[in-house]
Amino acid sequence: MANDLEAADRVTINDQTFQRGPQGATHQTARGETPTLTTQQGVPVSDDQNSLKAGPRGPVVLEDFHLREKIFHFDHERIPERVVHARGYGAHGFFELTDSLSEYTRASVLSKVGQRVPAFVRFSTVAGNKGSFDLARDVRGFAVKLYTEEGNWDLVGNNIPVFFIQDAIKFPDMVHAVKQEPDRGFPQAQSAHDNFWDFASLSPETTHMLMWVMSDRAIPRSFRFIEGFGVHTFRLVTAEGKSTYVKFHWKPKQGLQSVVWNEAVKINGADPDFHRRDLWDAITSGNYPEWELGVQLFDDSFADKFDFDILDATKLIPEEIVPVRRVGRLVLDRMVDNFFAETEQVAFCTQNIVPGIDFTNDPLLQGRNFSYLDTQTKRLGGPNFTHIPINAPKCPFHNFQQDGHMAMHNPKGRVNYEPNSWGGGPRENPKTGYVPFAEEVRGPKTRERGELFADHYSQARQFYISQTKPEQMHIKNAFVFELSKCEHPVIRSRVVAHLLNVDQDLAQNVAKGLGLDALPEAAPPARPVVSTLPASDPLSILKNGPTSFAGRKLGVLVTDGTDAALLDALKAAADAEGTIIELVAPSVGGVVLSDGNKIPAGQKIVGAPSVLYDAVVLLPSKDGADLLLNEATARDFVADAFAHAKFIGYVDDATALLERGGIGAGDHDGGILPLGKAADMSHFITACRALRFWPREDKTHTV
Ligand code: HDD
Repeated sequence: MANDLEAADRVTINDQTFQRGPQGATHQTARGETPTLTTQQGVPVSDDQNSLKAGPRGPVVLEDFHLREKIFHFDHERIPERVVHARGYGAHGFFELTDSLSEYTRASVLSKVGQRVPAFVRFSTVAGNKGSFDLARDVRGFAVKLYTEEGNWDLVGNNIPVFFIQDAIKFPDMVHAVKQEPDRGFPQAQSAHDNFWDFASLSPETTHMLMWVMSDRAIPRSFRFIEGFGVHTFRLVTAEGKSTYVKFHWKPKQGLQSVVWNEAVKINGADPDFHRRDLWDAITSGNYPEWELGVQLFDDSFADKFDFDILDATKLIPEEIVPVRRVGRLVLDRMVDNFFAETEQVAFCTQNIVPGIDFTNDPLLQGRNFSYLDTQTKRLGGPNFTHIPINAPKCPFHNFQQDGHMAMHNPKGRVNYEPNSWGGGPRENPKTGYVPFAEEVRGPKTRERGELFADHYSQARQFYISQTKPEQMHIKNAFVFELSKCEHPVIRSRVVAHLLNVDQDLAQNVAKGLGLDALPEAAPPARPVVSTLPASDPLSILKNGPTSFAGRKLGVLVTDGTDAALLDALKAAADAEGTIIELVAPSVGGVVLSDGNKIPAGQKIVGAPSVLYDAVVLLPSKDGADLLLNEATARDFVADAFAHAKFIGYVDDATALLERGGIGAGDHDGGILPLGKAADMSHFITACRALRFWPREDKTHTV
């Protein structure tokens, strides 16, 4: 059946010409006049304020079809939220190929350099419900839909290159364990509870993933600063049927960046939509985030000699062994018109691949290929969810699927089957059609895993030794935090028993942090741990940070009397770098600067703790600083910026405020920078490129 997406974008009703919205609704006349409100049937409405009554004080009559329709529709507004990844945020953009892979694949999207295809990306947390907060310690979903000329290709990945489990049959158990406990209905959006750690500690295959989710990867500063991974090994296949294995990566041009845990906890209170707002602000202000598509390509001979099974989703292939070749760019440049229509209704399915791309026998991927289609049918109410504009291909599509709930594309005419004698309708095409890779498959039907799947610790260890010192400390602290929330000591010990196979120091420090009386015996590994895997720099966040302070946010505390020249110099330096400045003041109405000019503030201090910024500047006047000395939120502003290892710029008049925030003369370090009277503030912005002054953490973390 023909693609009907290009429906007329204007429609005339009752002499008014309307512009169709993204979902075909007509909310605005073409000439911008206010249209008449109608019922869903298009009947004009005369009164939308009062229901129809028998007398002004009498009962409402059942006959009021407008009232009934309006309330009936409202009652049906919600659809089931996603069982995982319920909380998400999406944006439109495009993918452009910069380096052809035509040698490896017939896929047009990976062959034609310069070709741009529309893209939709949905980022998400995994465990939290739809209304939970953005900075849960959690994996982030990174789901990409590319509307290619050969159909939709969904790469449904995460910001972590490995997964908790090896076989899809364990997915319901894993998800049940991490989500709120069934009897009490909490905790939401967090893994810090007995059920999760009970399951994890009884499932050694989770160990590698646990290292990643206890790292700062699980508390990203922004969706813009995360990597994406296809996780599984896929295949690229040429027209001649030659297959090459591939792992997909998305590398952010903005560099990697995370927050620290104490900051995440506070951001969740200050702005539960922190990541949503960040993406919205960036894209609507023209600061488009961009990722490079990277591929690791390898063949059977590499797969055979690799220490791990390439079908095991708990393992990665270090970039030092198979380098990542960057072949394209993904740019997000447009927010949705309507959150529900697009972000909520978008249906990603791992089964959506295009000619030239194929699956492997990864048992996790094979199970996913069933689950996504099944879940969309439940969530979106029937088999026609592909008719929803966000899910429909943008290339021509023709098939004889018909009927079902909400069918929008039924065949026209008599023909709804093939072959037929009527000469109508589409037929298969062996030349352009999808041909699966002709893999030879042989073996007993059995419920077993590949032998190498049993190595659960070697890559977990490699991940840990690849981290910088502050990152290792954060991992240790995260284990201690999470396990301290478990009520059952046996679960805490069981996790430490696994960590003993990862790194002795880590295990000992976690045990110490938990106050364990004795170190448990190491969990017996099913295969010997390979302790010789070398450190790999791409696994660290801090080794892959940005080279500039662009796209980051500076919170500047101002008061009446703030030095106008200094503020101008700071703004100029920030503009030159691409840094966003937000002014924080005692009142959102703004402040009168030293030159007598009044400027508005972005935030009132009580609603803008320093956790919302990447670095802060204290620019009060003497009187302004005196006023803030007794304001608790101003004190917290300073104390938190210090505790979170942020760069703090200050003027002399702010010294007392620093002291009030706990930063005495003896606490000044390389991250606390006097601004002086300098007209050029670029030295401060340049210092901020490091994002945090990590050595300070030795002083601020004592337990
Ligand atoms: Fe999944 C959603 C990523 C394993 C079953 N998954 C979902 C989303 C992402 C991932 C990003 C959100 C899509 C969106 O934004 O709408 N899932 C992964 C990754 C996995 C993984 C990277 C391992 C490599 N998932 C996985 C398994 C199963 C599922 C093993 C089941 C056997 N996932 C689902 C699901 C969801 C889902 C139940 C919930 C909502 C949805 O699909 O659309 O089908």
